[in-house]
Amino acid sequence: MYSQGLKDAEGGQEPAGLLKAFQARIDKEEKIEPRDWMPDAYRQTLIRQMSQHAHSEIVGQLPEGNWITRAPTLKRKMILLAKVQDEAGHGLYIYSATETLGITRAEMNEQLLSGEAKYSSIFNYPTPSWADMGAVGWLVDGAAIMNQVPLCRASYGPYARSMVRICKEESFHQRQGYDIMTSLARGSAAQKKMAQDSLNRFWWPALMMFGPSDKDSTHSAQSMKWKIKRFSNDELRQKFIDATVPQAEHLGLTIPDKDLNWNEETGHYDFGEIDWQEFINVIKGNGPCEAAEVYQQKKIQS
Ligand code: FAQ
Repeated sequence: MYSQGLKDAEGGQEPAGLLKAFQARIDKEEKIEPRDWMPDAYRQTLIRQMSQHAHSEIVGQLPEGNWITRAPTLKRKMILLAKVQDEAGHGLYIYSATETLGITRAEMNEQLLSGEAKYSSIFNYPTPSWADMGAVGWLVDGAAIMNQVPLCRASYGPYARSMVRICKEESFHQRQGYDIMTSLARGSAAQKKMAQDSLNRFWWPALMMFGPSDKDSTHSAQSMKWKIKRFSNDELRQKFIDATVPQAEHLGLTIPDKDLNWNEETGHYDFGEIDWQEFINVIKGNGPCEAAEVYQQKKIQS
């Protein structure tokens, strides 16, 4: 991958005057548009993040798509179908927005299939039960919204604008997931157990969606200076935990973290240590369920 230094596409220094004027526009909250001058590292950072985001939306269809034929009622099937179609739309908006930076859709696809581009770690976890459709909507879409609402204010215009509609749709997705969890949690003992089991499996991977801790995040400092990111990975993770714990309590489900405690002094929940080794293994392609391989196989077969 590229280094996020301020070198131009040929490895030379970017002109200092242009860099200064560019940062001044960012500081004034002006949107950067496709034909504007931008440092090559800004362009490459956006291509990396946006294409990985688009890939996540596309790969994210796979676990839910698998449940369409097995949804328990016609109503649930229609809702799930609509959600999976929305995710395809999100991928397409973001791919289009990324193309404005000078990369083609075919090149992005190639990077996904070769493994050069990542997609969200969360889609490497299996979804063996119907409750997982609830947990994915509630926790995965919930984490996605927490991360994406600030992206509506990202400095790159096409990315920010694509996020506005996407966030509205993600909000519907989160609610449908919570609705599935509510039905299961208020159902039979076996259904409640199914919901708890799914929460147990998805809680920690959902926390990992926000990326490595701030001290290990390679891109955050520069991306925040460029106002691509507005909050750090740890800040967003904490916001997600603070919002989600009361929702779990309302369902009567237990978050699988013995160190989870409300901290009066900080006004936030303290939580246990994330297994970063697991995160690293997953993003290196050694996750429990390598979703991209499935995607690749599908591409080969089609
Ligand atoms: N998984 O320096 P940072 C969804 C990588 S959408 C895999 O902190 P950054 C909708 C990162 O790329 C979910 N890799 O990086 C849906 C970098 O590697 P690189 C996707 C990860 O970019 C719901 C390295 O670690 N959302 O779910 C992950 O500043 C349900 C160092 O990390 C987005 O993509 C991870 N979790 O911050 C669909 C949102 N975290 O590229 C279907 C946009 C980090 O140098 C069903 N993206 N890495 O090789 C972002 O906000 C940022 O890219 C972060 C990471 C916050 C994910």
